[in-house]
Amino acid sequence: MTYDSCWLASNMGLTHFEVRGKTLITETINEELKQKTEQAETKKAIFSRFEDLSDAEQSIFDVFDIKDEGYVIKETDDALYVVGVQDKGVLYGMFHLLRLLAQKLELTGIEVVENPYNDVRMLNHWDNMDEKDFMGSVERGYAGHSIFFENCEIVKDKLRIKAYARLLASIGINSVSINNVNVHALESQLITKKFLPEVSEIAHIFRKYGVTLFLSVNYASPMTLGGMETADPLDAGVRAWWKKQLAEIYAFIPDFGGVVVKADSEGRPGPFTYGRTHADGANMLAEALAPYDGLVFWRCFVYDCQQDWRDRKTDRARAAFDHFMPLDGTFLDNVVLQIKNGPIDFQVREPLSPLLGGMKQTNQIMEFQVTQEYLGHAKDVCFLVPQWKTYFEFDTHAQGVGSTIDKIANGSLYGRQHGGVVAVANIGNDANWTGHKLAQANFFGYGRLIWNPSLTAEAIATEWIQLTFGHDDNVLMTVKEILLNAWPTYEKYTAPLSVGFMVQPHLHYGVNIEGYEYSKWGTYHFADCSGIGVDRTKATGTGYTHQYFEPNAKLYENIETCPDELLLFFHFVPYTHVLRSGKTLIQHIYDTHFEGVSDVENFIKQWDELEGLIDAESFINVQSRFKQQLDNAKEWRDQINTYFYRKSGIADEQGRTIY
Ligand code: GCV
Repeated sequence: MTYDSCWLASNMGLTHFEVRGKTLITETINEELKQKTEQAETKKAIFSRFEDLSDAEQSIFDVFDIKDEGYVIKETDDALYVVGVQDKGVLYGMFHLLRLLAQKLELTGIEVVENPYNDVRMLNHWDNMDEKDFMGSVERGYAGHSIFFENCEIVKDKLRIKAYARLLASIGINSVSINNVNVHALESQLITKKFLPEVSEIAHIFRKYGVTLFLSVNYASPMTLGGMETADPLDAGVRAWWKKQLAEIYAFIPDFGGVVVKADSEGRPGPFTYGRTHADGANMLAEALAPYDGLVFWRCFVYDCQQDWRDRKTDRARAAFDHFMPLDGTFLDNVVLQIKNGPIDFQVREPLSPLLGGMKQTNQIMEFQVTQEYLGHAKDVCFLVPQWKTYFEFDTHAQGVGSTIDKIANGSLYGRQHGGVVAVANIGNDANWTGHKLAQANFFGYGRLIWNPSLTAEAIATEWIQLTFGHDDNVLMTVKEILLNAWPTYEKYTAPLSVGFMVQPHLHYGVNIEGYEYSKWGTYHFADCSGIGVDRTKATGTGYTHQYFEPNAKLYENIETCPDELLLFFHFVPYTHVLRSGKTLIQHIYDTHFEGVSDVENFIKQWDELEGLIDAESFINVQSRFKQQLDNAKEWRDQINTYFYRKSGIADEQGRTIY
């Protein structure tokens, strides 16, 4: 099967190059560069670790502050240098240089110094071995089947995995877990001899591109794989079992990164069964991993998924904080808590999880979702970099003004040893990797943004568009406008003002206003004839607002100061409440839903004008998806407007048709 080489497609050529060093990654750099021989560069390019430079060369480069994975690209009188401390840095520098060449940017006199902002730059795959038609399904995947698994096995032809490793390195991703956090029976055996020889082949492919392999493990493995009667983390036999099992993994994969664990979450087993804490569970694995410097990524997505919708005191938003805050300071140093960006579940708009920064003595990484589970699957366009930027920029005030989430995620605010960002991947075996061609921009943008959160969404979009579609100004302007307006548009026609959900149960695409309203999942909007929203205040609601530091707690507590875009997350609000825009809540709902549809109609017009300016396959791919998006947006508009007209009894000021 052929597949898109994405932003690495352009063959921009460097014929005079020299790669110094002997490791696997330097071989990889050599291979990469050899493939790029179309246009001769007049100047020689040297790719080298600092330690392999001559004394004279070193004196040029020792003024730069290059960290382990960082690099310098610099033109001297004699050559264009790409220099890193480690091979990995040189590799990243090479991809940076190739990007510059493909974007036709000026190299004369260039001096670029780059260090990644986050140490952990990871993707989690939610790939299964044994589901559905046995092709390797992907939970919440919308771009075909798994690239790792098929027919209940690991794929035999691993070329696609190599191409994937290359894509990862080109955007600076350094860690990947390949199987679903919901670990089913077959995938749980990935940590055994049955699969380890092949898992180690994948690790080897990744290694050449500087990517470390992780696996998701089933907390109950000592029972399901080891035949034990318990998985109690304080049981000596269980602890010994994990030590033995981890030793086996490291015998096959000496640089295995560690494990990702979803425990006591949505029916997965965990330490609660034995009356133990999540620190007990995580520390047990950490102890077994410590001799190899392995890490435990322990997810904090722990909440009551058997809730009674009539119980207004139990609040899913509070759950992660309530479970984990009391454990701060009790986790071992190689445990990293993996915390979703918001307190609920990757909605179009949510406040930041108060656990991020709440815990001061515990390593944490922030979890994003690149796959668009609640954000239009691979059908509706939704460029997520602008959303992620709002997360990074949020000021928690944990240590006073300027305690932004980016500093909490990367560990710098509290001087934590491990930190970074992880996200659920959006790729599959579709020829273009992401199903919707424009969703490639999310994959690319994720890597670029977590490498450097100060990059603007516009700059990232520009890079992706030029690397993908070339240099036509109309294409650049149009695609950029679509991408940058995509998230606001999606927000307009779906659930209003951060109330969330209202989606088809389980599927999570398409409107169903009461789809989750009377269910066990804890995601309610409480709309009735007087208003809508969840009272999460301390005064009269669930008290969630006070999981934040001041002044955010006060800001969210008060309906007058709570930001409008988060209003329904924090308050139950009458339809006649006047927003900062001067509109009533009900009028805002009507207007945004009409606007959302007309935005999509505009996208379609804009896109149609690009016919002939971009490759036909991509053109048709996006055009056909826009048609589905328009149907989806209209359905949302009609159902939402009708529902709230009937609930509120208040007519649209503009007299548009609402039934
Ligand atoms: C992997 C949501 C998704 C699930 C996912 C879960 C998680 O509930 O709908 O598919 O499971 O999040 O993050 O663990």
